[in-house]
Order: sequence, then C-alpha cells, then structure tokens
Amino acid sequence: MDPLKQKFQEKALKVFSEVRALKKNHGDMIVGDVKLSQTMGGMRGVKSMLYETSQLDPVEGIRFRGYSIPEIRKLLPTAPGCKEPLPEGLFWLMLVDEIPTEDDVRWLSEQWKRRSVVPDHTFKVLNALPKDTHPMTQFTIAISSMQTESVFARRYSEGMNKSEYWDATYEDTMNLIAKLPRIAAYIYRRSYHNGDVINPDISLDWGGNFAHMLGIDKPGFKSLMRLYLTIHADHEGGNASAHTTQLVGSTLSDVYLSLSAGMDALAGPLHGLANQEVIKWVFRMIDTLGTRQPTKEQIADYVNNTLAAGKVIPGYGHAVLRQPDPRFTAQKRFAEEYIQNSDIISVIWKAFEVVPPILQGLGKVKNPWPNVDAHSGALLVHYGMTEYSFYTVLFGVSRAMGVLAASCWARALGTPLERPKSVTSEWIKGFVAEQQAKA
Ligand code: CMX
Repeated sequence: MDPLKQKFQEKALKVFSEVRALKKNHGDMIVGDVKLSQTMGGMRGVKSMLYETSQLDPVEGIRFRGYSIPEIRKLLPTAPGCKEPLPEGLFWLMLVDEIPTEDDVRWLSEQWKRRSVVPDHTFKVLNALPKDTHPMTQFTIAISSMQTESVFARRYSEGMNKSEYWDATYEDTMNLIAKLPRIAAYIYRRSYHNGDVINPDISLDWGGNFAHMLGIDKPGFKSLMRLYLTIHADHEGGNASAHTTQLVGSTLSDVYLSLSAGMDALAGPLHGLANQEVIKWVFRMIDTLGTRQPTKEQIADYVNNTLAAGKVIPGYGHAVLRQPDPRFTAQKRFAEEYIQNSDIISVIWKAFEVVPPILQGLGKVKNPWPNVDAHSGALLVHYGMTEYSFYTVLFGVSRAMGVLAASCWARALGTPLERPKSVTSEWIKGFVAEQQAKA
C-alpha cells in the first residue's frame, strides 16, 4: 500500500470509530433549531453535514485542518525558486491532517505524474463539441467521460465489500486529480489557441506543469498558479460545489460522476462563475468609461448603474463570510509583492474601496466585502490570460482537491445517503397558522 493511502487508512479508522461512538452515544443531542427563514432561505447556517477537510469562520475565513491561509503559505513545502505553497501539500494536509515534508510532496507530485494519462476517448469527446462550448461545459463532460476508468464503479459491480469503498475512492481520487490539469489545459488550448496543445513537462510539479501546458511563459505565472490552486481548493462542505459533490457521492456514485456534478454547481454565476463575471464587468466598465484608469467616482457611478439595472456586483458578498475574504487578501498580497503598474489590478483595488460602502448603503447585503473571485481574474489578465470564460475551470481544477479529499473521508466514515426533508408552501401556511393558534 502506498504511504499516503496507509496514513489515510490509519487516520480514517480512528475517526470512523470516534464518529460511530459519537452518533451512538450522543445522537439525540440538539445541534440547533431551524428557523422558517432558513428553510426558505437556502438552508443558511443549518448544521447538517459532516465534512472533515476544512472549516469556514464568518470572520476569520477558511482554515484547512485548522491552518489559515497565511499559515499554510508559511508551512507548506514550495517548489525550487518559488515562495508559494505547492498544492500537493494542501491535498496531503486535507487528506491526512498533517503538514507534509518536502519528500512527501515530491512523492505525491510523482504519483500524480504517473496517473495523469487521459484516455483517448475523452479527447475525442471534447473534439466532438463545438469549439465555443463554454469551457466549464467541456470540463464537466470530460470528467464524466472518464468514468470508464473508475476503480470504484468496476469493483462495485464485481461485488466489493463496503469496508473497501474508501480504498477504491482513494484510487479514483488520485487518478482523477492527476488528469485534471491535462484536460483543463487541452480545453484552453483547443478553445483559444487553435488546438495547439503543449505536452506536459515531467520535471515540473502538478501546478507548475499545469501553468506550462496552458502556454503562459511569463515569469511569475507558475508561482501564481501554485498559489491559486492552493487557495481555491476547499471552503468547508456547505458551498454549492462541495455539497453537490457530497450529495451525489452519497448515492455511491463514483467520484468521476460526483465531481462532474460538483463542477456543474461551480459553473453558476453566484458561485465559481463569478470569477469570469468580475472581469467581464471590469472590461465593460473600461469600455463604457473609455479609460483603463477610472477614478473612484467613475467606478462608484458604474457600480450604482449595475445595481440600478437589477444586477449583483460580481465578486462581492458571501453566504457565510462577513469580512474581506482571506483568499482575496492573499491574492492582493501576491500582486503587491510581484506586480507593479497594472491598470486592471488598480481598478480592483479602487473597487475594494468603493463597493463596500455602496453595498452597505443598500441595507440588505449581509456581507459587502470582496470574495475570492474579486481578485483572481485581474492577476490572470496581468499574466496574459484574458479569456475569462476559462477562469472557472482553473477554480475547478483546484476545488477538485478539496471535494475529492472530502469524498475519500465520506467513504471512510460511511456517510449515508443524503435525504433532507422538504416541505410545501401549503405545509408552511398550515404550520404558521398552528404556531399562531398556540401562541
Ligand atoms: N451585489 C448586489 N446585491 C447583493 C450582493 C452583491 N454582490 N450580494 C448580496 N446581494 C443582495 C442579494 O442579491 C439579496 O438581495 P434580494 O434580497 O433582493 O434577493 C440581498 O443582498 C441579501 O443577500 P445576502 O444574504 O447578503 O447574500 P446571499 O447569502 O443570499 O448570497 C452571494 C451570497 C454570494 C450569492 C451574493 O453575495 C452574490 O450574489 N454575490 C455576487 C456573486 C458572487 O460574487 N458570487 C461568488 C461567491 C463566492 C463563490 O462561491 O465563489
């Protein structure tokens, strides 16, 4: 058994017994009341999932196995000549709850290289799609098409014992993550660079090789990709992409199917697609105002016009966070350190000053601060990747690490089929009348 799998098995067996005992001995404890506004309002704050790999605090932001973004930037191993963490290190941390050594991440990079071969039919499936198919649609179709390779599906059909589900899911997870950069880069080169595909560089790590295959050679882009792929990986379990992956996985679908579904959720404009919407919005602002260096007053007018047109300001607000997103701050720090004189980044920073008071003034927005998507596109534009329809695929490659590490845990802990209760508006009317009669 490989060393990561062995470590995972040891940890998971321990947590499995603990979780079983907690459920058996304390299963009747009340975790919280559910208000009608939560039932009707997207289930905000309802504690209804077990999800091991990360936890989100409304004020502090994300912690991966207890470590904040500034901490992982300091503690995770890096590539030679790069200060940013290797995403492999974060996957290791999320899966086995330990900061990996340099050797550990080197081993993981090697593993992912070995497992990175994409089946031929996946390229054929992609080639059959119109070139202007949205990259996220191409991405989810490519992931589903590789389900032919699922170890879990094969072993299940051969009558696998449920005690082995975690093992097959681990194999699928490792194989699938390994292949994603290849697929994503293929989609990018096919959609925007006449299908001029770049072969992998086997001397590079997972994120560095992805940057290489995208074909962006500017110094600093590999560092950006390593940071980008690390900070987008996970945001606890309730967000739409993680929750969808978990929900679909709970039916014992394999991770090819559940990740594909999770990526469909990421492709919505209120979730991951917001990263493309931000740059589209900024490009339109620049066009409309006729300047690449708008003043704060001009940006404020543009924001007010967007709101008056009944649209949201992309990249602002969050269902859980109530402070500027530390993932936004990490990207701002990166720009401060590595990038001078970028008009587009300067628009993002001015918007950071202008947008929150305007949103606050609406009196209904719970979080007026920027989220992860407010900054990411400007960094990509700076390095020459202006094709914003592709941005959510980058988010997806990263998010796969978190949701698939969590899928391994779900199988190891025997997380059951999800089946919450729904109610009709008739039921709600009756419930309200009953409560009022009692009062
Ligand atoms: N611009 C304008 N209005 C906003 C807003 C924004 N950025 N954020 C919230 N609001 C509005 C909501 O649309 C809602 O209005 P109505 O009552 O008229 O429907 C009201 O404020 C209350 O919403 P909320 O409770 O503050 O926010 P939600 O938890 O319902 O929604 C989110 C969260 C992210 C969908 C929302 O803030 C939004 O639409 N933001 C813009 C899109 C975006 O950046 N999404 C990416 C989020 C991060 C990610 O998942 O990748």
